[in-house]
Amino acid sequence: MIFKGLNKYLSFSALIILGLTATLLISLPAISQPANITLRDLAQEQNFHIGAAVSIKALRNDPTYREVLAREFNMVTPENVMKFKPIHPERDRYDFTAANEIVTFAKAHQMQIRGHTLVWHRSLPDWLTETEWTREELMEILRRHIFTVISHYRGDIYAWDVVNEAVGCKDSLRKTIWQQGIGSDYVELAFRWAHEADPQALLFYNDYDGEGLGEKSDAIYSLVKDLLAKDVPIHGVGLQMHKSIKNPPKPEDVATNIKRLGELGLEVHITEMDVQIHNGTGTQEERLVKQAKVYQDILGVCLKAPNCTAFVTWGFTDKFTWIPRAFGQPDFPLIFDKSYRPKPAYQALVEVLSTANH
Ligand code: 9MR
Repeated sequence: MIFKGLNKYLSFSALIILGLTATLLISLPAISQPANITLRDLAQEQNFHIGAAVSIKALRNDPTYREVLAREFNMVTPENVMKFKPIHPERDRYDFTAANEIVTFAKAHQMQIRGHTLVWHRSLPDWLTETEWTREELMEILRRHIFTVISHYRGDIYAWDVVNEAVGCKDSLRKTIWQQGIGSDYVELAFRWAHEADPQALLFYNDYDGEGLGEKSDAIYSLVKDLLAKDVPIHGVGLQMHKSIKNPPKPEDVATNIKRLGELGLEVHITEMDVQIHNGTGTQEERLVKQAKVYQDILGVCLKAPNCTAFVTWGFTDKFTWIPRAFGQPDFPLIFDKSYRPKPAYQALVEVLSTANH
């Protein structure tokens, strides 16, 4: 009897203790670990798009990659698989397999998608570059390509980088297969065809080294201004933002550029940000702090501009980045390290997003 009563009493107290401990455990991390807040949560509160370019190899093979991607971002850009060569490998054959995987992942996690890219001078298949085409043939190839790819994803893609890197160094279009084969009006034709294929998608011109002020950003500005004057359906400009701690863009110049594009009625997306550190000075830690500042400045400028509506990094973990391959040396340009630990740059972005009022 006594034992039974004691038992009852003990199990009752144990329950209370258990309950109290559980309450403590649940409430403690919320207080002591603000790191639980994700970029995605913060962006969502600001009604803002925070994104990353996605490597199909990483998405397929690395579960942590998938987990962090879905947790931290509400937008994705396929890094390569929607480019001409992989998606249209033969004249009469398209291959949507890899691109579909990214689209399926994004939709399953309620993420928006930036389509990248329809008209570029790189990543072109041999069948296209190794034949002499007449102007009419090339126009038909480009029109069909744009129409087929956009139609395949109609309703799924939030914004398309329709034309990528068309501006040359001086105030003229780069000499590419498109410019030479069709003429400079290929740019406007591409936008018109894209709009016909999906009237809901936002259509962007995307380029690098024109983020701040200077010759190239002026050239991009006049290109899009001319397009608008001709009633071409273009809705925004992508500022790629491949930078290094050695040549950080002046935030005030980027702000002025975004503002003047806004005055034309255009949106701006930061589309491909990464920040190299190999060519900077100081210890590794000091470089990572400088890197964080560059990220912080650019997101800060974007969030202050009403027409800057998305901030996308070119990858998110140093485990998967194009930089070391392209520059022939190790580098750490992104916001998570190779083990998916958040770097100072990540913390910097959290800070800007927490205090912003977009
Ligand atoms: O990061 C991409 C790399 O993996 C590809 O090999 C390369 C060629 O297709 O393109 C890289 O991405 C580029 C983007 O599509 C356009 N802006 C510059 C990017 C870096 O070169």
